[in-house]
Amino acid sequence: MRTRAAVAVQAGKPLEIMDVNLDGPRAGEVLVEIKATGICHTDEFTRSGADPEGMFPAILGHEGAGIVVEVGPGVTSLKPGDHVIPLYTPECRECEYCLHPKTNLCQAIRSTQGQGLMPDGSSRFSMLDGTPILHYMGCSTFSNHTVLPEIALAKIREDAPFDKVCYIGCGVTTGIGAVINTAKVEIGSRAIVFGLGGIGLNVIQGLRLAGADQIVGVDLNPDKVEMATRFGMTHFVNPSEVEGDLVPYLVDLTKGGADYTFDATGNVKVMRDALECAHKGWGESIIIGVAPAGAEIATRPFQLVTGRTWKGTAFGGARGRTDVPKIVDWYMDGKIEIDPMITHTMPLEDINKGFDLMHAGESIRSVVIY
Ligand code: NAD
Ligand code: AHE
Ligand code: ZN
Repeated sequence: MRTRAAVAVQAGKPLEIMDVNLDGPRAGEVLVEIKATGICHTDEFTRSGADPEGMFPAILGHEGAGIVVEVGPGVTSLKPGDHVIPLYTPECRECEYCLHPKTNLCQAIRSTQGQGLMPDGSSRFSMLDGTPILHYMGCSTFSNHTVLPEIALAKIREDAPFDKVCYIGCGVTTGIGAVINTAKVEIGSRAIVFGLGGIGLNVIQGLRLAGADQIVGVDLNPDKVEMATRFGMTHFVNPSEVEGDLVPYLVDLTKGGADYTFDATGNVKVMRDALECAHKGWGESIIIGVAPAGAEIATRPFQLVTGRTWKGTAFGGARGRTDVPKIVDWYMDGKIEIDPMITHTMPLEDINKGFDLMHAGESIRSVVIY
């Protein structure tokens, strides 16, 4: 079939909107009509050329929601008409990782996914002249139609609005999951969140759900304060307004250091600060942000010797087919909020405006509605 997509033709260039060819689903695969997709900073990370795994031409996008159109041979858990959220972290429920209680990092298709290919080693997308186009994070939600493995789709309830729950495909689950699944924050905790964007705000929302007492938000952009306060931030710190070093300032503000800190910026200097303002003896720092090719984190080992823990999280530690439908229920039941964070919507033809708004610090989430 032909479908409409935003193609990342070359690193650092705007996406090009064009008709593309899409082959039908093969064994174990599912054709999905994407109804809406968020634009996450990770899409920008890859578009810009900073992603060591980035390859071009590719169809980016990994925060979508849509409807099953057709299933390939052997697909048993989905049928045409089902509403689904694509999963860049699949859940095969069979691999060593899925069977281990301490990780959500299903590895069943990770190696081909990282090469922009379907599990059989080929791509379903091509340009009208036949040039192959790569998949991205196994999702490619910047295409009106896409093909995914069955294990990379969470089936969700049919009354959930696509233009809101698409955000559960990455940002909402990552932020809330980092708090609940990765950090396992206790009631009464003190926490610091670095970066009050589409992920950091969901960390704040998760901290409020978990019953944290003090939720400090740190961002260079003061325009993020209003939204962060609405979601539960109790104190705001703008590093550019702090006299002297940021770390001792935050340690003092949290009465000796935070029980939990979170990096949602992707800046390795911020990651170091986040570790070092975690409380001596027990503080945990969770890295969410993804850093450019070649970037490395550093600290004095003494920071760890004296009881701080450095951790990371992908997709908030969530097992997608199991957890995503539950998070959709939380949204539909009013336990979590999504709508105010979707600050802009646009048709696919205007997707590059969503990237411009992100750069300008004017949006939290832009959502493309097909
Ligand atoms: P975003 O652009 O919406 O937000 C980033 C925020 O960080 C902005 O508010 C910006 O002002 C702030 N910021 C930037 N530099 C800063 C600094 N030095 N100090 C303080 N604040 C600073 O991005 P997002 O969509 O929220 O994504 C955040 C990060 O999380 C990105 O690196 C993204 O790739 C990553 N991410 C990781 C996962 C995962 O599973 N680990 C999932 C989604 C996103
Ligand atoms: N390709 C990058 C790493 C990108 C990365 O860490 N991705 C996160 C999800 S970000 C979603 O917005 C992730 O899930 N990582 C685990 C994995 O297996 O990719 C690089 O540095 O090579
Ligand atoms: Zn993302």
